[in-house]
Amino acid sequence: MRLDIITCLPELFEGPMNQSIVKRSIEKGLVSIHIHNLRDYSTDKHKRVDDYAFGGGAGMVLSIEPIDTCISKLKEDSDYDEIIYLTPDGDKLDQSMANGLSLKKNIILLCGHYKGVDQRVRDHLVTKEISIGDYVLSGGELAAMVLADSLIRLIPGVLNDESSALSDSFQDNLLAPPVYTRPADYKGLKVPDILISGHEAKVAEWRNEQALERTKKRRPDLLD
Ligand code: 6GU
Repeated sequence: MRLDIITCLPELFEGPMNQSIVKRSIEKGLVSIHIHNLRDYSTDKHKRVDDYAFGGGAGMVLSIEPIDTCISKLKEDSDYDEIIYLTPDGDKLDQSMANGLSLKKNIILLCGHYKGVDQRVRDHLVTKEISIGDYVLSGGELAAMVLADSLIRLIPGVLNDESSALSDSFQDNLLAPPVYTRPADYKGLKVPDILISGHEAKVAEWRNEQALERTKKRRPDLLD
């Protein structure tokens, strides 16, 4: 998968995109991430990428021109399956959306800022609008990182067997069951006997029951 991220705050991506699973996926050649500073595509002498809103009101709006220029340049070299604008009024991200997007090859993520982007970007340049939940962030950057992480870990070969995405919460509309590690007895706090029994089928059955029970208790909406 090739991810091109368009942002006014490229520095924000340096940490999170260079750690752990995302880093390993890049090293394995399964993912490449390209960060583009929107300011580099501004023709303004002060490298501005935003302007006042027509009709007045507080807040600056990202202009269409630098965004269009950047996307057009990217399209010269690659075909994109989706051009996604991260916005709190987009479709809400969930695991099934992540599963679908993880199968795509080339994706552009556009991070908004300030009061958003010129509506013409949304109407004519973008193919999908995604929100990561019902709360407001200062910009789309953190949302883009959340989305990128959720997609990358689903790409075949990114996770090893131990951390297989198949046993994640939400993957089958169930929360994940409890897990334990050594010691089996910590100051009298014991691990359930079934897990140390060595009986694989019984362990699997126990995990299913626990997952169902946890989901009923915490997220009954997932079972509807
Ligand atoms: Cl995608 N952007 C912003 N700014 N806030 C959000 C969001 C996105 N998703 C949830 N809140």
